[in-house]
Order: sequence, then C-alpha cells, then structure tokens
Amino acid sequence: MSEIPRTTPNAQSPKVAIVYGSPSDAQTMSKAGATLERFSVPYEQVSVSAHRSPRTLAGYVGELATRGIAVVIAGAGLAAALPGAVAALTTLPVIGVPISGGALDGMDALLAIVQMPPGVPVATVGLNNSTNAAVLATQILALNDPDLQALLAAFKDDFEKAAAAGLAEALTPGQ
Ligand code: C2R
Repeated sequence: MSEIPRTTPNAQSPKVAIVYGSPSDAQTMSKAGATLERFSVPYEQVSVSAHRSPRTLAGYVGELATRGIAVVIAGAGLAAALPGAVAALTTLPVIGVPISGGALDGMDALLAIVQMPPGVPVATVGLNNSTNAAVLATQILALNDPDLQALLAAFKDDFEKAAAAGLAEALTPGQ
C-alpha cells in the first residue's frame, strides 16, 4: 500500500482530516481549511479516492483515530462513494461535502452522500459548502473545548452585528 501525500498546513497534531476524491476538488475544499484556520483548529488534508484506490483509503482511514483525528470532512463529486466509504471504515463522525460538476452538476454527489443506509451516517452539508463542514467540525470539537466555544460564539455574534449594521444602513440610506 502506498503512502498518501498528506499536507498538514497548521499543526503537528491534526484534529480534523479533510479528504477529497481528486486533486480537482482541492479548490472547493480549500474553504474548509481556511475556516478551520480561522478557529486555529489543526487539520490535515489528503486526496484519496474510494473508487480508484480503495486499499490505500482503508489503510489511511484505519489509522485516523489512533493518530488523534476526531472528525473527518470528506468531499467528492459525481458518484460520490468516498464520504460513505470513510464512514464505513471508522466510528469517527464524518461530514460529507457534495461537489458540483459533471452531467448532473452535483445532484448525483448530493444524493450519494446524503442517502446513507441506517447505521452509517454522513452529516451532509450543501453543494460545495466546505465552509459549513468546517464550522460543523469545529462545533463538534467545541463540545469539549471552552475556548473553541467562545470563538464560535463570537463568530455567530459577527453575523448579528453585520445584520444590525445592514438594518441601520437600510433605515438611514445614504448617511
Ligand atoms: P477527476 O477530476 O480526478 O476525474 O475526478 C472526485 O471527487 C471528483 O469530483 C472527478 C470527480 O470524481 C470524484 N471521485 C469520487 C471518488 N473518487 C473520485 N467521487 C470516490 O471514491 O467516491
């Protein structure tokens, strides 16, 4: 089994693994990494395909928990087996990101990821929404981390402040 090229942008001890089916998914999935960096959550990312390299995937996923990974974010397009295959191979929570493109423009990936059989869940976010996958991963980690809880509260407060500022602007246009 070959070793997968793995990048660890912000830590020696990653807590989240971002996995995607092809290097062509990297740009869509980059928002997950950027969001985790915002919360200072250490992560690693790898491109590995369930369809094209199943034995390599099984070897990689089998070691995630013992390496200290707590949550997996898995993104794929087309007939997206990858998130479900990861969920089949680990008891860690798996968050799926369906990626648009191809003849069905992501509907195929969305249904493949969200319609998992009972007992093997993949928490599925919207098409291409790797940002939400990272926020959800952070919320899972925050269950045992008060500092992360505070960062998430501030993150949500920012939406409220932006909404209030937008409302004030709408009520006093041009001022
Ligand atoms: P290429 O650009 O490499 O041909 O991949 C990838 O996620 C990508 O969106 C095209 C698309 O195929 C998807 N892919 C899967 C899997 N492996 C690759 N859905 C898998 O194992 O599920």
